[in-house]
Amino acid sequence: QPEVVTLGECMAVLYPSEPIPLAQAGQLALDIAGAEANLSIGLSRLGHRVRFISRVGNDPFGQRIRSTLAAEGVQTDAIITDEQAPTGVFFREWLPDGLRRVFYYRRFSAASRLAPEHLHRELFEGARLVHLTGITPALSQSCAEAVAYAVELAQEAGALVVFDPNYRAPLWEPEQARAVLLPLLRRADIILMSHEDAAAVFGVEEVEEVRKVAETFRAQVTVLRRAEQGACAFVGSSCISVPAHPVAQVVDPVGAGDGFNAGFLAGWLRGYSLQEALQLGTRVGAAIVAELGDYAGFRGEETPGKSSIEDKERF
Ligand code: KDG
Repeated sequence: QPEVVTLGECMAVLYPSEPIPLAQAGQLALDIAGAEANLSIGLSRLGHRVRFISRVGNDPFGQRIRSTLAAEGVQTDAIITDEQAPTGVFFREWLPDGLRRVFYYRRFSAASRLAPEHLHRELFEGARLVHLTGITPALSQSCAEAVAYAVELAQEAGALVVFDPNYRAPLWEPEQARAVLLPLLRRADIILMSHEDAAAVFGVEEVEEVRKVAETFRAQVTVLRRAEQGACAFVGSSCISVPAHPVAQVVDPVGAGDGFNAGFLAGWLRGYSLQEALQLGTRVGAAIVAELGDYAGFRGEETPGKSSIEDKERF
């Protein structure tokens, strides 16, 4: 039985390995990416059991997603093959000035056809955490319904609902996102949010302002990821902060939030204090920004060996 269940879209991603515009790129690297899949890989590398629920096309990208996740030890038994729709694909552009752009080819993808009928009670049995993000409800009406149903199934299974609003500007406008995400945030037990999302969706920039927004939810903890400023967790009216883990050189920040979430949730599963869980989050996030790709930088064994990450004394 999994400790964590997550659902969402995993896609094939293509990107130039050098910071050159896509219009001029000659060669592209191929990998898989998607917030929930990144989280699954991070948690699995930390030694936790995770089930990833999704749909992929009957195509080489679907096979690649399945085999990559299976090789990572993620449970792939609830990844359905859709015979009618392709796996979503996107291109990532990384310009020399640090600007990053994404170009999605994911409309009508297999994962966008995920629906409540694909979710079953047994898939959630035994889970302690059910992780959902605000990307999925932006994909289609049936995906939005699947997310709402997953919240119900999580609650029935006695799992905590973890929600990351993960606002993606190419998918929807902030107004629409806020209207759809608010009811989900209100049902979450643990909220994990980036400072960019707090600004984009709620128009709040200062930590104190975010805390006030967090107070309006019923979550037992709201975590704010603040990139190079570290992270903090709001519990009631108190706030626990940790600094960022040092990074020699930021190569690619994409995926750092998902890595942070994996570290934080691993800490939660292990019964760490909030401060220790935040520290594990920043450590995994830092490993991810040091390399190209959404999850490559974190191998689960740095500093030195998985066991040390389990050793609270080292924090
Ligand atoms: O968090 C990283 C994700 O943004 C990336 O892997 C792609 O999930 C993705 C999305 O929908 O943009």
